[in-house]
Amino acid sequence: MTVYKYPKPLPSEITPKETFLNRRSFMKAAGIASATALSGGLAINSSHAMTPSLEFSKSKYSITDEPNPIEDIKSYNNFYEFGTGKGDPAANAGSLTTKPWNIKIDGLTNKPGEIDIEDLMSKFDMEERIYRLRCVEAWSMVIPWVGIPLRDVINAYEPQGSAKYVSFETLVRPEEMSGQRGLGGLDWPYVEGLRMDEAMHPLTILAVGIYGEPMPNQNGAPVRLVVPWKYGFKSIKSIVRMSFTENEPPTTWNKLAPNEYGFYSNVNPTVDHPRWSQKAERIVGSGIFAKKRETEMFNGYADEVASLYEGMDLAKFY
Ligand SMILES: Nc1nc2c(c(=O)[nH]1)N[C@H]1C(S)=C(S)[C@@H](COP(=O)(O)O)O[C@H]1N2
Ligand SMILES: [Mo]
Repeated sequence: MTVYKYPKPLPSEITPKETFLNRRSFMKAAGIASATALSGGLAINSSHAMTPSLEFSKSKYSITDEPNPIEDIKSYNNFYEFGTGKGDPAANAGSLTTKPWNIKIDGLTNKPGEIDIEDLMSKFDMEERIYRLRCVEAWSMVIPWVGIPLRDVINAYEPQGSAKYVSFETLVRPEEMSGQRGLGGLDWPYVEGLRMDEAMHPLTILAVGIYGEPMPNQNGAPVRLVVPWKYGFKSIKSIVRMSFTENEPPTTWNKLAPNEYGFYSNVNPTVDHPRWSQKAERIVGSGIFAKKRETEMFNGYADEVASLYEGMDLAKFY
């Protein structure tokens, strides 16, 4: 297994073994999981000395596009729990306490339980997945996630045969989430859901980091969903609960405007949003003469996922 930190290290950046051992004991003391044996990987000198890096392998599911710089990824966000402006999450999400953090897993399962984020990160193998995130608002960026295939976690919790969907819930903590205070806005908690076969698809991940570092708060620390062939709002952040259900679970944006945001919400350039076109997308960070690219069916993943929707009319809004 190749273990590396993003971007690829220069040989001069490889940490001497002693420093590596110290870093590992720091990681241990901090309760940071390290799934790989000492002999297994390179130790890379981090530019953020006290930020423990994650260990992960590369994945065949990554796209080859150049990822956006970390500054774009951390400064242009949607996370309504911290406000509705694109800069609000970066300004306000620092107040979120992400340790300790537990995810409850319940519903139609033989093994309901609760898993601590550190256990999640040490029990399951992590992979880098470079995906394009395509927001329903017609912008996109390329993000190098580090995550765990959701199917590995689902298999460990043994859903019953009657479970047809998985629902997800974000934290409710108005003391720390400024967007949850006061009147108006969305209904909290933010909720999302997938059909079981979508949740089990190898492209679907629980992301715990970006650029090899733990997930920034504004991007959904400490753990969020990433479903790359669906509009960004399906990729729910800061998850505290997953449930297996028999019926299609309610989802936040669909509850608010069912004619604008469907349960499926697969990226589809042939079905316009009632208020704007979905044929093209603005590339975030490409300047005032913002570059555009044509939006691809299933965000470029048609070969991998189209079979999930056989029999559904793709020219229709779902
Ligand atoms: N809990 C929660 N999850 C959320 C959102 C949100 O407001 N709250 N916004 C969604 C939307 S619309 C998008 S485009 C992505 C943005 O992810 P990013 O900020 O990491 O790029 O997160 C999604 N997940
Ligand atoms: Mo979005």
